[in-house]
Amino acid sequence: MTNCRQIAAAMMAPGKGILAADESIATMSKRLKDNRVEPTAENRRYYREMLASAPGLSDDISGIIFCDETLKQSFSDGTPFPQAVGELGILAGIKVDTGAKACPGLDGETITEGLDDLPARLAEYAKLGAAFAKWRAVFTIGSETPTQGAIRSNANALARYAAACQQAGLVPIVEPEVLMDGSHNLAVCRDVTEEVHTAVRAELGLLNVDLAGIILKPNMVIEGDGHGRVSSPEEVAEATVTVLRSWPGALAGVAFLSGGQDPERATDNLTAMQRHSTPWPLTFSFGRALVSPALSAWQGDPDRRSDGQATLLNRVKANGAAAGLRAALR
Ligand code: 5MM
Repeated sequence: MTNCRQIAAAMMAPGKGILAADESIATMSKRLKDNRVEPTAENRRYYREMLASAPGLSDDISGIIFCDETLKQSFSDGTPFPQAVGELGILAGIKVDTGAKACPGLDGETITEGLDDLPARLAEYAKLGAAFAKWRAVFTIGSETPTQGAIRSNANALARYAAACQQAGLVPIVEPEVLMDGSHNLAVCRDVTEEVHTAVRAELGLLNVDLAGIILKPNMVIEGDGHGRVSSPEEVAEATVTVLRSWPGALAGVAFLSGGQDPERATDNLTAMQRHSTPWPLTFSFGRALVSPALSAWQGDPDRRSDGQATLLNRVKANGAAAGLRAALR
């Protein structure tokens, strides 16, 4: 457990965040195709190497989350990804859920799967050099959703995953994501996020998960993307921190997902968050808000590799500055 606490503390080092580059093969292939890049295993590998080897990435990034395919691939020089990023001063993480699937008994809601062979996979990933793991539960706001069935089933799965990770010596990133899809206002997102977090905390407690050895990866509290009004960073920060305050001070830290927000907006919201005092550090574990601009800049062209890296670093540096703001203000 001490090891998990130390790793979690390193992941939450002041001014550093976590890069989510763990798109499943299907999602990554679609994003490559959208950018007119052939969705081959080699192009997925090359793209992740381009991101991970961006010069000076470790100044602002403590860990990178990969998917199973990438964790087992190598940099162009033959060094496996976990060791290659380790040499660059970055911890390797692994997405261990197998995706959100239709949940029997629940109409249109999902349960995130991947528990069945989890201990064996965690042991394998640890051997390959992973230091931490990630599991994402997804909740959709609708007139009748999320239901108690979806909230409790997913909260229990998150806790079972987290307990298994700590037993295997891997830090679990616990990601309950309330999606931005919908026309709901910020107050609805706040209430649903609070309900989800309450359930997740209860299940983590029942399975004796050490909160000092986990990182919480929540959505920011924000209105739906179909809502007419756009909340200010101050409103988002106030509502988000209000919900998070129910987490005990022992929690290692909070690393937000970006959830489809415009990259600059996600950074502005993270910046506003730092003006609130919390017992745990707040940072980023963005996927799209970091990599989408980089993918567009690269477009699969080897001659534009450094453009892709520069575009990634631009977003990473802005978010690193936001994450380090509180330490800098002290
Ligand atoms: C990178 O995307 C992750 C999962 O992809 P799949 O849906 O293909 O499995 C996702 O879990 C991501 O790590 C988080 O949602 C954070 O990403 P965003 O883009 O919301 O910051």
